[in-house]
Amino acid sequence: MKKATATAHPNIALVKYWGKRDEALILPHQSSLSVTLAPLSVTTSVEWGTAADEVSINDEPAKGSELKRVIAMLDLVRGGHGFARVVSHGNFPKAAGLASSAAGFAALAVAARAAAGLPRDVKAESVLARQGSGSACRSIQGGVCVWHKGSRADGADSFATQELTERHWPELRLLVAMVSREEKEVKSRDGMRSAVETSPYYAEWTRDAEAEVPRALAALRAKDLRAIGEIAEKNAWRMHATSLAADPPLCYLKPQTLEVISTLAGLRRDGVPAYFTLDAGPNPVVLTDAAHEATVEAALKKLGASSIVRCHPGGDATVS
Ligand code: 2P0
Repeated sequence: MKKATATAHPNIALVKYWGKRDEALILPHQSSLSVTLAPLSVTTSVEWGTAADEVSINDEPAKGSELKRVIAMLDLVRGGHGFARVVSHGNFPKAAGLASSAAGFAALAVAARAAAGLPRDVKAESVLARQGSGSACRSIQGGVCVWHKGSRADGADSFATQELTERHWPELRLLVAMVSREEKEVKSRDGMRSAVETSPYYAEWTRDAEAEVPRALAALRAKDLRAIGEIAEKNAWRMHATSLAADPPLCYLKPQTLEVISTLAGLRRDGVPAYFTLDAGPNPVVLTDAAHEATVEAALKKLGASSIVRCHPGGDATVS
């Protein structure tokens, strides 16, 4: 059999990756830490032995840079297997505001290897997924994963490991608050390149992020929402500050983003634990716990969030 189907969850970084030391191999300047997000997932099947590479994503033929990136990943596995048909579906709308590339490239990496008859190997899958999209290397395993930046030029030591399973803290909640539906003008890939090349804060950002990974892990291990929340907020502010100081400046924040941030501070003053993180876009992801989820959701809706996607720690990528 030369066909396999894999499912992977996206992830949200609490200590973020923001800048490459090698653009071709996707090697980062800093280690990062993330939580895998269920119930969101992407399911991808790969079948080797077709007449040409064919790629369909959410029932549309892939084109442009998306197609190129999928084919580049197939090239890394292809060997004597020839061409492949790739069919991928996500269970979350683009409107969720979450990039599907992490889950997409993780599912593709796992399915392409399995269809080629290779055994499951989370390290090899993580190294492969990383070459599709950096953050995808953190979606091979569930729970809390750390992407170790590595130091080798060939990237063999730059992959993610699972540090805590999804069963460690099942009450943790991550609410994606959709406050703006505007397409972002600058993609993550270009935004992080500009920060590396032009931000005077870049070196400091890198140094800071490296030390934050073990602190974040200790907070998660202790299930200390306040400690992890404060780390996540500080790290997100610093990532965004790095890009705000780039030339030209890059601001992903919208007025509604700041409204959410100040509302969360107000909730905390009232004793409700709720903290934000923010990727390269305007929609915050709010960390809270199961006991406070409804209160936080009501506050976000009152602010005008058009949709809220409720997530909890998800499991490993699976082959079906
Ligand atoms: C992260 N982001 O750690 C950071 C935080 C966005 C902000 O990884 O160029 O799609 O494909 O490696 O992984 C988004 O960037 O970029 C990202 P590439 P990717 O999750």
